[in-house]
Amino acid sequence: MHRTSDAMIQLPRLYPIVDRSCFSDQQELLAMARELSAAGLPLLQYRDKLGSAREILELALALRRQLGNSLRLILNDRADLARAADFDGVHVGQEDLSVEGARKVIGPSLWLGVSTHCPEQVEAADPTSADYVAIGPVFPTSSKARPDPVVGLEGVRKVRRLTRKPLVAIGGITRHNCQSVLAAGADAVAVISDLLREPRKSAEEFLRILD
Ligand code: 3NM
Repeated sequence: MHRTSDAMIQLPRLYPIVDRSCFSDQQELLAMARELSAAGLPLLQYRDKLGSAREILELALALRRQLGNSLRLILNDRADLARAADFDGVHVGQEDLSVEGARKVIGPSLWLGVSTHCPEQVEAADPTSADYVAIGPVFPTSSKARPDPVVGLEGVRKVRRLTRKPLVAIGGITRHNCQSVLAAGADAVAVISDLLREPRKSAEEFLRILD
């Protein structure tokens, strides 16, 4: 499930993230991933700010084993572990490897996303080999430690004009506000919290709303 170099990727409108810190053990996270897969979602990010490299790789391999190739798997932060776990891409933040550094590790065909939090960072990401740009937090969020200032819908509108790359909005996005985020110019919404309770049902509701 790789891209051909330089082709624009096609992002689904819902970009679910399973965050290790939301689960008491690995099995719970795997169960949530199974539920999301059962809802027919084609893309999933695994985010882990707690585990050691060894634990992250172990859980990434378990996700791949469990989900097979039915779904595109993206690993947060760690380009090296994304490769080791045979993931389909990596997502880097402003303090991880640079986009081009990560690209060197993953090669030309895996997906590569980058987090941004202001117009200057979007302008810097635009000419890179990133396949998509994430902007956030759009709304207040409690899922991220030390979040950047909220950019709001106006922030999404503003950065939409700065790049033609697919734009993923993140931070405080729910079934209630997701339509307004797409209307502001995002191509996709990334979600942690609003999928945690009844993941399959919540994902299906998102899909209906975003359709
Ligand atoms: N990154 P929720 S906000 C992981 O602003 C993450 O880049 C953000 O979780 C950014 O859907 C965020 O629960 C948390 O608000 C998103």
